[in-house]
Amino acid sequence: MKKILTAFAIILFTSYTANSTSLTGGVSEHGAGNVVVDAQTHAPIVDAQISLPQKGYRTKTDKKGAFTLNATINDETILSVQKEGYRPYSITIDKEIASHPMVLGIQKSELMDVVIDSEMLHLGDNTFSSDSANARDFKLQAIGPTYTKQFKMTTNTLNYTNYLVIGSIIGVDTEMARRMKQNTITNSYSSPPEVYFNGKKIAEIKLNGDNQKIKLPKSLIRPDDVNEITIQTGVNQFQKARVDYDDIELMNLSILSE
Ligand SMILES: [Ca+2]
Repeated sequence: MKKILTAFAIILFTSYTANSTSLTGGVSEHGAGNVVVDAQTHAPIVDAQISLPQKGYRTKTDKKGAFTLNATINDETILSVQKEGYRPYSITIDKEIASHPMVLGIQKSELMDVVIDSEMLHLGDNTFSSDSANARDFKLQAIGPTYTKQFKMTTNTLNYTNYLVIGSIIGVDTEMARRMKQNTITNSYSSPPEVYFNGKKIAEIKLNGDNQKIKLPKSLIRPDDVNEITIQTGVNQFQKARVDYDDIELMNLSILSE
């Protein structure tokens, strides 16, 4: 998983790189030439909060929507963009991606959007191999193997298809992640993290990546009532002496209705 950009980011990335002069006023002037734009209008976004939570790095976009990353980026790490009136955005970047100008398109939030969590969450037990996917960048203390959050859904959501969107997730050490070379662990793998909606398992997360959309079955939605999402991390299938939870980090959980 060397280049996990959202489809949209890839389009912007390729089509804007050549034009980034007009957007940023010159790549050299802004160092890295990174810019945040409105995904629809392509207008630069001023004062957007940019952060690399795993590195404790924060900055803001300037009047031209431009920003630089004054942080050492080697392994994959999550870059987060937050701006009032827009959906929380995150993208997994690495040294290679960060070495080119990034044009990040963020989307206006809709009335029905539900942001469940925009913080970075670490699930697991703080015990992990340095070969684990992205382990070297793990910084936060684990909140345990399970994350649960309650939120409201309106009756109106029944007229739409609803998704749980996981903005970014790293550290998943499943057999598939190993096969896809997302980690360098040779002697073990973990069961996939499981996602529960109102008590029913609705998905397994087998890979790391951005913007993973998990459909919420209509029959499970409690309209005009409290709904609950639970994410439980996987367990190392080769550690029999004790339970070794897969240490993962995820960011930007939201409900999308479309
Ligand atoms: Ca662990």
